[in-house]
Amino acid sequence: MEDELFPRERAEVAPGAVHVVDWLDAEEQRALLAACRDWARPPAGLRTVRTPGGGTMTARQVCLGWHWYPYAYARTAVDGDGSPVKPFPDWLGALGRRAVADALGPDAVPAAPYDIALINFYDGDARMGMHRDADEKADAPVVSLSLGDTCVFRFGNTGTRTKPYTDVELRSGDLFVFGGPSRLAYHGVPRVRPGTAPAGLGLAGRLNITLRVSGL
Ligand SMILES: O=C(O)CCC(=O)C(=O)O
Repeated sequence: MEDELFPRERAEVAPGAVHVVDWLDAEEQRALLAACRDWARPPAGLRTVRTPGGGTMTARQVCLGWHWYPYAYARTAVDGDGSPVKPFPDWLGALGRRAVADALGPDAVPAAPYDIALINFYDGDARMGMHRDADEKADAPVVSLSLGDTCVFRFGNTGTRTKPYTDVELRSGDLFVFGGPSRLAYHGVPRVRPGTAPAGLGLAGRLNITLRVSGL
């Protein structure tokens, strides 16, 4: 994707919400992908999330540290195989803090450690509806890393699921951080562009790794 007329640039999409392009290099992406493949294995591996209304999320998910299910956290995969959630590794927390420092500056790095990772896997048809990350008891910035296929990431406002919003293209290696006045903004993924992952990565589909501080 180096043939663009204009180079992609880092952008502040909303106050406290910053898109950093190409944050992970090819080697870092491969290493994170290998870790995601391990985490996706059972027990407490990749699962389909069912919503209370009887629907299913099209992106499949695995969690580290705390297991998210609609709409709370547990220490076991209560809506999966019931196994204890896999531990949240220190190196991933360090990556999260570095991401916040690079995107929002050193003063925005939270005092409390990152202790939740949600890893979402999207095939070509998967989507994620507009929602807020509101089940945590801490206001630390959310860190979002993308691997594989490009997606359209819709970043909205704190009041409604609808406009105004900004559509951002997230590519493999991109970082998106949202905190401060944007911490509770609605966001979602209306589209994945199949077949757009970097050739050397070895991933068909898209992975998103979202890091949060639980405050639990
Ligand atoms: O896949 C993405 O980029 C967004 C994921 C997300 O919004 C979430 O896990 O809450």
